[in-house]
Amino acid sequence: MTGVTASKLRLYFVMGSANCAGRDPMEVLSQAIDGGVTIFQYREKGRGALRGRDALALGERLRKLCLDRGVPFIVNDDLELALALDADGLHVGQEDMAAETAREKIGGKWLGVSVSSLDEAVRAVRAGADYLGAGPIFDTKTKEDAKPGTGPILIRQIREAGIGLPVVGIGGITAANAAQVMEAGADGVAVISAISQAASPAEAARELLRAVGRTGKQNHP
Ligand code: 3NM
Repeated sequence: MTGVTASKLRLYFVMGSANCAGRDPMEVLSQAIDGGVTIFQYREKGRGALRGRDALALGERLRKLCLDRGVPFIVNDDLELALALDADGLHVGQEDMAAETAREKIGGKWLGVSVSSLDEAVRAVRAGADYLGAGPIFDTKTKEDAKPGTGPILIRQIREAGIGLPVVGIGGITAANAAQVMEAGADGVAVISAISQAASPAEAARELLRAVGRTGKQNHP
């Protein structure tokens, strides 16, 4: 997999076994890919999340599915796991490994960094991030320690500061509000529950893609 391109971030599906409402994560991801998700992040966090060998075993299956289907595969927070799975990239939050350290350890793999303010965005760019996950944009119950939503203004502030790196909005995003995130200057939207908890993950992904595409704005043509 080569460098991050904004077009691959258009519909970014984030998921771990705890997000699947008791369904098989392989089935949920497979359906999400049928529906058109453009990138996947394995995020094994939250109550009941798998650890150690179990997290690795599920990761191996999800990673293979992404390879077979040509979908970039990113690992959340866990450098060892990212390396063990030969992921395309690693995503770190502000409480995880420092972005500078992550950059050093993963070499040319993609590095995503979560930011919840303009200041954090500026620092993530300096640390060598390839893309930013900005949020939470809207209130979310999926992440236990999430702050209140900032609204799409966070994306606008990042763009107005001249940051041209690919940016995805995350947190509480659905087909009903995704267009606002794109209009503020995002390259894509990242979602957990809007796909993983949907009765039909494939249909949910298609609806989100329609919402994202409807804005017609290409921030990085
Ligand atoms: N990170 P949902 S919000 C994993 O703001 C995550 O950095 C966030 O889940 C951040 O799409 C979030 O179900 C949860 O709201 C996103």
